[in-house]
Order: sequence, then C-alpha cells, then structure tokens
Amino acid sequence: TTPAQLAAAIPKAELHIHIEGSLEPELIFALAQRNGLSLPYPSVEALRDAYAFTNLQSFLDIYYAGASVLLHEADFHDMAWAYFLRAKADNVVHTEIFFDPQTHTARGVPMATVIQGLSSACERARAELGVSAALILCFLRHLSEDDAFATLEAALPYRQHFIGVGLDSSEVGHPPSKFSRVFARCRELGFHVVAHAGEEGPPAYIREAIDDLKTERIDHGVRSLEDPALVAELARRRIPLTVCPLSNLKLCVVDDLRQHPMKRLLDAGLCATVNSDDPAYFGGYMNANFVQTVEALDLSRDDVITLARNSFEASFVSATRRAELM
Ligand code: ES4
Ligand code: ZN
Repeated sequence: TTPAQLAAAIPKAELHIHIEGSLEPELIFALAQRNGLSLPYPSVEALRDAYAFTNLQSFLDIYYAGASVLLHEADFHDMAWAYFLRAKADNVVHTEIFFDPQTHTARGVPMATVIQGLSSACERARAELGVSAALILCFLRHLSEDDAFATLEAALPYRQHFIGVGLDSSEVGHPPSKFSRVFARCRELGFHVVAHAGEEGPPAYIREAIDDLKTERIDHGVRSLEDPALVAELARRRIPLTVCPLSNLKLCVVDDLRQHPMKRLLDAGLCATVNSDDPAYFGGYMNANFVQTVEALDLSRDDVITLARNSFEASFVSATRRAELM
C-alpha cells in the first residue's frame, strides 16, 4: 500500500466541514427550482465558473449567495445527506459539522427548520451509514456579539441537537476577543468551544482564542507557525488544529500544495488533522484533501496514521463511540 492508498482507505474523523459549503452547484440549482427561486447565474457551469477565489472574503460572498436557496427543513436534510454519502465513500466514520444559523435566520428561516433538518440527517447517517455525526453551531464573526447572544438564545430550545459552538466568517478585523462574553456563557452551558483562527488572521488571534475564549481546538491555525512560543504551547497542551489543505490552496493562503505547512505542523509535534472545510467550493471532500496533501508533501505511512489518529484524539466523540472507533 502506498501512503496515498492508505490515506484513502484508513478510517478517519472529519472535524472541520461547513455544511453550507457542501452544497454542490447541481444541488443549488435543484433547490432553487424546487423552491421557485431564480439564481443570478444561467447554469450550473456558469456558477461553478464563478468559483475563482482570491481570498476568504471573495469566497464568503458566493458561499452566502449559494446558501440562500435553503428554505425548508427538507432542504437542510437533503444537503446534509448528500454530504454524508460523500463522507461514507471517503471512509469518514465520525464527523462534527459546522452550521451557520445566522445565514438562514437573517433571511427569515426559523431556527427550528435549520436545526431539525440537519439533526434528522445526522440521525439517519448513524442508522443507515454507520457514520456518527454531531453539530457545532457557528457564530458569524462579522456580526455583533449581541447578534451571537440572540442566536444562542434562539437555539437553546434545541440544545440537545448540537454539542458545541464555533466562530467563523471574515476573520481579519474580527478578533476572537469580540466574542468573549458569549463564549463564556456557552462554556457555562456545557458546550464544547472551537474557533477559526490563524487562517488569514495573525497568530495573536490564535492566542486570543485559546486564552480568552478557552477553545478546545483551533480551526485552521496554520499561521501559528509564525510564533514559535505559540507552537510550543499548542503542542504541549495538545490543542488540535483542524487544517484544510485544499481550502488554503483555493483561498491563496498557500500558492502550491507543495508549500503547505502540514508537514511542518506534524514535525512540530502538533495534533494537526486533515479536513475539507467547504468541499463543494474548494475542489474536494476528505480523501481529495488527504491524498493530495500526502502526494504533494511526500508524507509517509506513519504520517498518515498519525493524521488519522489525531482526528479521533481531537474529536468530541463519546467514550463509548471512541472505544468502537479506536
Ligand atoms: C469558512 Cl474557509 C472559512 N473560513 C471562515 N469562515 C467560513 N465559513 C465557511 N467557510
Ligand atoms: Zn472553516
């Protein structure tokens, strides 16, 4: 077995996937038709041709536009189910899924519609595919902390349907400390806490996420390498990084996968993991990310095993499910 073949075959967990980022252009068009909406693109091909990003914001603009076709519970369910079929095909056995309720509630979609549609798909994935899945509610960091508090309030009647909270959207100019109070409340409530940091933002944002928000993982975190003391602390405390190689390539965080920092992160002793982020937009699901990274960086079989083991170590799976998986 080559390292790339092992990467594809090995059971793994996915910990950084935005479910709205799994919406393929074909499904965007099908849902638009089902819901009687018109799109500002004439065809699936024209929409896909618009997926040429230069940075995070240029991606987010089109990602939020794509999500606007989601109106009904069945739309959220169908989107997540399509992702679970892809995950299963890539030997993902456990997944922790981000969703962005504010993107939908701002358009008048009820919180119940969003959460019940996604949650029923998670239950179905476990029953029909043997894939365990949990939801992580993300606050949009370009909006206010008051808006995040209102979102938390609206979601609390459904609290049994999500295990944690995260922080995503436009990073630069919106440091983690903007959300200190709402994250403190979420920790009190017993939610797991994670945050995007150090994707485009500086290492200081990673420090704020761990010190101020007390996050249990960092989403992306690739810019940690600019601060050796920070790397040492992340390694010592085993704070995982959920890294997304094809995302970094498509958003021009790296020019070429051969320059991707994954090998340096592993060599620094960090608990780094491979994830797809927004697979419909960035050119591939879990195994596309894993295999292309292994090939570009000439990773070894041991590196592959470390990455798969890290994905379970970094996950929030229950002790009983962990025993089944590891
Ligand atoms: C995202 Cl790649 C990325 N970064 C920040 N926020 C996001 N939301 C969806 N994808
Ligand atoms: Zn992300």
